[in-house]
Amino acid sequence: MKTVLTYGTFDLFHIGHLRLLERLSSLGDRLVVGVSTDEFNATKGKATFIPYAERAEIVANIRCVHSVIPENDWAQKRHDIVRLKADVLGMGDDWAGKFDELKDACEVIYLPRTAGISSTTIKDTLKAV
Ligand code: C2G
Repeated sequence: MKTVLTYGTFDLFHIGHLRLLERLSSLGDRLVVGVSTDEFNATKGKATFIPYAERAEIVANIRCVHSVIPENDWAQKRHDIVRLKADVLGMGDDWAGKFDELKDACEVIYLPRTAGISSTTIKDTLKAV
């Protein structure tokens, strides 16, 4: 069983999130997604519109997602890779290089982001309305 692991906030879930999850899912047999908790997001300086419980429920119900775990801190990835026996850690390439120190634990890949959409631009557009 090839396990792919990724992490994110997934606020205001949009096509860029979906395209990434679909591409990652196609790389293995199951895709596990770490969804950032509200508390962890506060440390990232990222206020979210949608609370963690709803973000996690939305992601958990995406057809290509096998399961969701909470992301509580930056340092949990290595533990999750071992615990879940993850073969691949995949992120969008805005994170390129940031998780290379985990290459001893699993394959680490960065996929091109979907251009033209982000939770931030959606929020800014909503504010301007
Ligand atoms: N993404 C993408 N295309 C977009 C927007 C986002 O491919 N247009 C990808 C990002 O590169 C990321 C994932 O979707 O891999 C989730 O994006 P965010 O919800 O913005 O997550 P982020 O705040 O980057 O948190 O420990 C890692 C962090 O939790 C990642």
